[in-house]
Amino acid sequence: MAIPYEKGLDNTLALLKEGYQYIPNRRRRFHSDIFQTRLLGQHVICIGGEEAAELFYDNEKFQRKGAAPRRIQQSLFGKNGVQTMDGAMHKHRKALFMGLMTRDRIQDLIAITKHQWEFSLEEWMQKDTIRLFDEARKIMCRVACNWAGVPLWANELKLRTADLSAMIDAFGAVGPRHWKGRVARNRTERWIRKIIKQVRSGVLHPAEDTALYAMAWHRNLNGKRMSTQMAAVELINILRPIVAIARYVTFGAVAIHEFPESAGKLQSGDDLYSQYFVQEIRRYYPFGPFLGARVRNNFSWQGYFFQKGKLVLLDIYGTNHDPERWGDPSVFRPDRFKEWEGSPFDFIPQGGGDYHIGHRCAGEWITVEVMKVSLDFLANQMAYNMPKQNLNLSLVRMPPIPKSRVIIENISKK
Ligand code: PAM
Repeated sequence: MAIPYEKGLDNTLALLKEGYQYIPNRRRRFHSDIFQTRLLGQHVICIGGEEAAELFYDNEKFQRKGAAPRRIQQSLFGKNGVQTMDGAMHKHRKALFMGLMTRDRIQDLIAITKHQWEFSLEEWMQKDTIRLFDEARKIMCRVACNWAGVPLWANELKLRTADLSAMIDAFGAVGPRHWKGRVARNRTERWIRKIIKQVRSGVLHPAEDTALYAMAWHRNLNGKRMSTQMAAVELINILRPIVAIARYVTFGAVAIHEFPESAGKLQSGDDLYSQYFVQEIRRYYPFGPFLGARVRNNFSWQGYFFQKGKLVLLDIYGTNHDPERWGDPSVFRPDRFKEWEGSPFDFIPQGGGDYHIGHRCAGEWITVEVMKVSLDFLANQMAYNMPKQNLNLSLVRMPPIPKSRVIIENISKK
């Protein structure tokens, strides 16, 4: 069968114009969970929905090598990091990341996060207003460095936060926002390379259970240490995504404001509800638009032919908003997670795949935990007002952020 085809020499402009809705719009228009198009100068197959996600995580059929565009590696991910690996090498590198996510270290992370919110609250009470998105990024930068064992001096907090944020902010951008991300990556890599060298030369002695220690001393499958550059890229792959959680926390503050009924339940302190609330934020708000992989070997799926080497994009946003699966997908309803059976393919905010086999995001558990403490802090530990402002969230900007960056005032302890 022929895969439905979107006409046009190149449809990158439509992608930039429609953002998170680009793939879902076409899935609807073609009445199909699969279509082909041309993006960024290449022929791609776009797929979405639970069955498509299950296909995408079949490692026999797909590989990640050669999927991430250079511009994404030069800004967001870094070159040749864990995101671009496959097979045994990927398994070994992923284990390095998973080794950091022990129960004890997650408890440490929760405690550090709580402490940083408390510390910041003292400061905010002296101010008239703050921009929550900016403050949350600073908090997460301190949390990330503290947890990872990376020294962060007070006078560099602003720069390091801005750089780690700029890498994230660059991923869907062309022009200045993209270039800012590249400059930020180069500067951050220089900073972290220096720190890795200090560990290796015995100037710095991070605790053995930290990411800094792990990245500095990890050995590849061939028994060799990672290059300083590679160790820096992977350590940044710990720091940057923790800073990225600030975006979800900011979405959480908007949800608390815009959905008072759900926020009220959050204030009841029910741990299970807090979990549902966090899951609904990760389902409802846009962040990762889609993921890319290349066909490893020719195969057919549902009568459609996938040719070796072809780039395939999996629709993240659309899968989390599938009307058939989620019913009223554009209604914010944390309770829907009461019935969720935990399928690794219908809810894929940080990618899909069975946690122990195919799933690639090592940070999903810690994202949920950091969000839980942070939203508990916002809903239950502090009081504030939200003045009238434009909280509009464009589905076109990648990554998205409320227009006002969320201004709050009259901040006090509860
Ligand atoms: C992190 O790694 O810092 C986590 C936060 C970033 C998540 C974004 C995931 C984006 C995946 C693919 C981006 C492709 C965008 C291409 C747009 C033209």
